[in-house]
Amino acid sequence: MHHEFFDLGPRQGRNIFVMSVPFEGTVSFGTGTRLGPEALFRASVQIESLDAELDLDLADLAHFTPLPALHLPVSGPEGVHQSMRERLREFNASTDFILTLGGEHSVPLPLFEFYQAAHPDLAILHIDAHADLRPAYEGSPLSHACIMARARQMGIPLAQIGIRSLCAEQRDFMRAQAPKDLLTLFAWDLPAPDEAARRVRDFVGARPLYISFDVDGMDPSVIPGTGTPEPGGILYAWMTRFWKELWRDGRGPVLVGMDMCELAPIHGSQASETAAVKLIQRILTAWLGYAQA
Ligand SMILES: [Mn+2]
Repeated sequence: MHHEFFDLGPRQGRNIFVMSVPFEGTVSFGTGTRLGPEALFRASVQIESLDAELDLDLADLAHFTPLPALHLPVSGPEGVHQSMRERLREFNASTDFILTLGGEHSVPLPLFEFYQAAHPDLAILHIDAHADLRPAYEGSPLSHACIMARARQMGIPLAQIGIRSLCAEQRDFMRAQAPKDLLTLFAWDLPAPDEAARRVRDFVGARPLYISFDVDGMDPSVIPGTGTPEPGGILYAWMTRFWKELWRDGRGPVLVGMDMCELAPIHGSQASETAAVKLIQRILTAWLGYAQA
């Protein structure tokens, strides 16, 4: 695994720990998410640290500390989660920002627990094509298809963007949720980015925020490299504008941690990991840059 995440020169600004979890165990269709973290690392050193649109440079705002490789048992998500929980004991959820790179989307559950323990009022912003609200999938409540059902079970309010694939059971579950517990911006009905940002800010309020980003929330024309691509997703210009609007003028929630999952690089193309890593950059730059301004 790589040594450097982004190529930022002297270490300045907020420290971001990077935890790679190249786990693919319960993926249901395509494969290759175990190669996601490595591809993100490689793509990250190729891009400019200056966000020219925001006129903010990530190199002034943050530096990254990759964590040593995790022991990932082949047994399934339980063992992976256990390994992650052991690693997380070395960190303080009140002060430490951890960027987790998946791996499949079953990975971030221990991060939800970690941050909720320090921030009982934690909210999650979930970018995904899939609602991930199944009670269980193929016999496992820890499947990637169930990750947000676990978050709701933990009592965490959930804002979702880009959703366009769900079963009738999940639809009924979503309709039964109170508006204060679940906000879903479906992909076919996305408002303008500034309106979406306003709705997410109103939903989250003063709660600390964790972002769980499944790259298949993006349109396959932006990120084709993912195991379960779904047409009709979020476009790049919409997504980057959303993050800008969410935090512009120092508004918007405090971010405590984030993950990016389900990237499955396509041999011979770097388009997917480049888009994914630029979205990580935009999120951190807009959040840290606007908070400081
Ligand atoms: Mn998904």
